[in-house]
This record gives sequence, structure tokens and C-alpha cells, in this order.
Amino acid sequence: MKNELISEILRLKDEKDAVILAHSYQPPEIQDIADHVGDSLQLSLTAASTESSVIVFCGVKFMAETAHILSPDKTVILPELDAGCPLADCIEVPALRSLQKLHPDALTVLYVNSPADVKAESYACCTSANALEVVESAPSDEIIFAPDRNLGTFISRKSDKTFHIWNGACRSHAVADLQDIKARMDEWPDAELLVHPETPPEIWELAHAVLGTGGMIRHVGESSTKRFIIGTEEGMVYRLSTLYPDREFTTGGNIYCYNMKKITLQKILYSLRKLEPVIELDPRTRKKAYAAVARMTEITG
Ligand code: CIZ
Repeated sequence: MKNELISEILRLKDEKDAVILAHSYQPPEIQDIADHVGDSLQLSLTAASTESSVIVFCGVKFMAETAHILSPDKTVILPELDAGCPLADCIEVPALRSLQKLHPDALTVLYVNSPADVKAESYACCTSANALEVVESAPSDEIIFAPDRNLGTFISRKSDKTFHIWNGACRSHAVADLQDIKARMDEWPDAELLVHPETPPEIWELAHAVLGTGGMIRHVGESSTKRFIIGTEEGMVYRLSTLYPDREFTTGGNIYCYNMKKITLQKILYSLRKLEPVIELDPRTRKKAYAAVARMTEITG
């Protein structure tokens, strides 16, 4: 049954000139059928460079929006419209504008995990991998960083600039279970602990490295260690296991994103049949949001 479902998805993908992109937090069966697996920015850049006219984005809504911002001429489909991101949803335009009024000299650096209309109000976007570079290159010594307070705090500790940090957090990473991480470290004392900067500071203190998902992939490739405890969404353990079958990985902190798991093979099949639900933005918002995303890609290459 599952094999038939996959064959039909792959057949329709060719028929509809589609490409399937999956975030590294997606379940294994979705990562397995994807043409590309990666982080939100990598996937959006892939979406922009692909020849395919239809992008099936297996991730959460802000990611599909970013793909649409970069590729307005392509049809971007999110197989489950309800796959949102509570971190992205914790910031809205009026509240950001109020903060900007309080700090008129500050430039707003916005984590890509944010809604398109808020991106449109910011100086530049950033990812966890390039946040420091974007902050340092912004032509102001004062930064409004939003919406993730843990990432903002992590970057502010590496920068001499003055930070005004939005008090938002990823519901999955912010409640990472410290006791679970300690238990894994006891079980695998030889392992390296890699954690995401969306986790709280007390978790970074235990870690060998604090990295975004792309950084984790690079770090493992460069390390001679055989075992790793992964302090980010559990889908990343599968991603790393497929990339490095000679290493061992385990989850740390019980970090699980239920929104990521709303995408299923059945929903992808439906989306390919109907070519919906399509992600579209009002063209003015898209253009302004594009400027913030483009500034990040100019800065970080
Ligand atoms: O931007 C992304 O893809 C997320 C959510 C995490 C990361 O560190 O790559």
C-alpha cells in the first residue's frame, strides 16, 4: 500500500513538473521521497534555482512563504495549510512597529522563522547559521532581533552591539528536556552533544557546539567522533543518519515539532493531484519581504 502511494506520488511529480522539497525535521518517509532535504533557506534557494514549475514544500508555512517570496512565478504548494509555526506566529506587524518606534536608531534583523508581512518591515532576514554575520554587517550599533529570544541571546553574546530582543520562542526547542540530555550523556559519555540555538542557554552550557541544522551537518562531517547526541527536532537524527551511516546519532531533549509532522504521504498525493493548497502573498508584501530576504543572501553570499 505504502509502495503504491509512493509510486503514484513519483509518477504525478513528473507529470505535473514538480519538485518535492523536505525540511530536515520532516518524518523519514517524507525525507526519503524528497528531491532535496535541507534547512528552510537552502530549500528556498533550491526552489528558486530549479527548472520545475511546481514546488511541493514539505515543511511549515513560513518556509513555503519564503520559497514563494524568492520564486513568485512558480506554484508553491504546502500539502497541509495548517502546518504553522508558533514561533513565527508570536510576532505581528503593529507590535514590531511599536518596538521600532521605541528604538528609532536600531535596525531590525528578523529570523526567517517569521511571517511574510513582518519580514516586509525588517532591515534583513537571517537564519541560525548566518545571524551573527547579518547582525555584524548591519550599518547600526543597535539591533532589534526577533522573534526568537534564545537565538537573539546567543548572537548578542558574540556581538558588541546593543540588542533589543523580542521575547518569542520555539515551543519545541524552548522546552528541551535538560534531564533527558543529561541521561543521554551518561549513556554515551564519548558522544558530542550538538544543540540548536533555539534551545535555552542552560542547554548550550553542556554542549560541544551550538549550531543550526546546516552547521550540525558540516560539524559531523569534520569531526572524528563516532557518536552524537542531537539537541534539535528529532527528524534531524534521521537526516544525519542517512548522510553519515558510519556514525551513530541519538535524540537529546525530546524535541518534537508536531506541525512538521502534519505533512503526510497521503497529503502530498492529494496536493499533487489537485495542485493545492497554493501559497500566495499580496504582491506588495512579497516585494518588501523579498528585499529583506535578498539583503541576507547578499550579505552571506
Ligand atoms: O531555518 C531552518 O531551517 C530551521 C527551522 C532550523 C535550522 O537551524 O536550520
